[in-house]
Amino acid sequence: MAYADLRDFIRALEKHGELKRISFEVDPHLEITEFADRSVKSGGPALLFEKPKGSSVPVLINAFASRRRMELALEVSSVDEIAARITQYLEMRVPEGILGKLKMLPMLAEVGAFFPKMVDGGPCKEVIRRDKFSLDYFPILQCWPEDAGRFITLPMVFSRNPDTGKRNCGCYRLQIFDERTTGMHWQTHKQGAEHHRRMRAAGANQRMEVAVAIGADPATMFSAILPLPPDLDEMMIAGFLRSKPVEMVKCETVDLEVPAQSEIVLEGYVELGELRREGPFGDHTGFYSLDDDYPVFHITCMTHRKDPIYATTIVGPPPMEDFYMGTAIARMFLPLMRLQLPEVRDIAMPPEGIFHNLIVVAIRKSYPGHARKVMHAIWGLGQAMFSKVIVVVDEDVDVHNFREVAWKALNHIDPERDIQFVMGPVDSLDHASRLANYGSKMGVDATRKWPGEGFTRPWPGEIRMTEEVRARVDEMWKRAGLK
Ligand SMILES: Cc1cc2nc3c(=O)[nH]c(=O)nc-3n(C[C@H](O)[C@H](O)[C@H](O)COP(=O)(O)O)c2cc1C
Ligand SMILES: [Mn+2]
Repeated sequence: MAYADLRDFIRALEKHGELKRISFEVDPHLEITEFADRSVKSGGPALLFEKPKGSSVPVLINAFASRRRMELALEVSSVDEIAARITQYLEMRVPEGILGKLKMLPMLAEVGAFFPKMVDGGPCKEVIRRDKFSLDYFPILQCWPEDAGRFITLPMVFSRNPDTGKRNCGCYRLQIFDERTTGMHWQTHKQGAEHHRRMRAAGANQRMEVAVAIGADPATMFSAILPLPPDLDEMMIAGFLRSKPVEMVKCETVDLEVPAQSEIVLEGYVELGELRREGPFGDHTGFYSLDDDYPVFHITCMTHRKDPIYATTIVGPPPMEDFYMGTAIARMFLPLMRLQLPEVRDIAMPPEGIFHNLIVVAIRKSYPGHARKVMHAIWGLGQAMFSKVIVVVDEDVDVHNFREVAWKALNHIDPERDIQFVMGPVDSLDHASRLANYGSKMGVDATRKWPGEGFTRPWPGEIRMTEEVRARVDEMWKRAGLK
């Protein structure tokens, strides 16, 4: 059964021993970060701070910060189940005969559940504040010592594509500037930034409406970070993930909808053309991302539950909560990648690679230059374009065994021949690229080289003992008293 809202998920976490309540006072200024960091690094539980210093609103952190909690969030025993569901839809064919049609009915009925449902009201409207409200009401964290201030780190930012009218929801951090103003850190490649750019180009009315929801059922929250194609509604994917429509309610002061079950909603606008210094901020990379100019979010109305819970996260030296969220995405979207690139057998993004810095891809190599084709395809695939280093290996390499990858890849390359450099867009968080958002990327072809690729020497086989000898020694091993 789909979680109705955030507190429903909190109850489930608690029931499974995945949540710890902290009932004494802890400071949202740095102290909660230290708790959250230690907990995620030691395989500890999600944390619910019931008495954050300076606020009556509890703080939830690390709700997604382990493989098990991601599974609980998505109500599966493995995220591979979601991959399998996606594959099922991708393989859907025109059914043959009446029996085939009947078999399809449950799947088609399920599709109906994906679409968000408009409702007239909801818990997020229990308190509506049009004036005299302040962001200070919430226990918003200063995450790291050299951060420019306090940041809302796990929001669902809603905006509308001015050309198509389609909604987008992305997770972009918001730096608190004052009681009713924040930064709007949508990076230039993201959909919020694209909507903003299009409105500016059209010279549209001077304001872009934005609504921010904080805290909802876990599938809806998670959908905000999914790297979906433009104009594909995150709320529909959330409906798919939870097999139940997301209930949406109209905002009070802007022409946008937000999840009705949200804990907190901030409505407002971004003034086209207004920019303000944002950052530095201790970021996903484990380093402070530099300050830069970003749009400004002016809040016109704040609505929330009577007793809201403030959901947040921290990013920083890996692995953090975002690693578990990102890993789940990579696994569940593998079938979609394989739709375009069926030769891809598996992919891995080790935590130290922070997703955009390293992706290891195993392929079934079929023709000369195949590894390079796959690199270029990945550099052309949505947010995978950010991949700074792509290592392509043959399908017999277990990409999740990083030691095996390093061992085989390093053996299999002639560096000058097998490394490919390209220029292109890079992640906004890359602090080493020559320019912000633009720099070089590297592909490593670590597959076996073929004569058709100009490699005419014999390729050696991998050392493996025969099964027969292994079995014989298994028995003798015991006889020798070895463990
Ligand atoms: C905790 C967390 C914080 C994030 N903060 C930002 C951010 O400040 N700016 C940004 O552009 N992307 C940020 N992201 C990544 C985006 O949410 C992600 O790229 C998403 O797919 C963007 O959605 P969009 O394609 O609809 O724009 C963050 C992701 C996570 C998990
Ligand atoms: Mn999107």
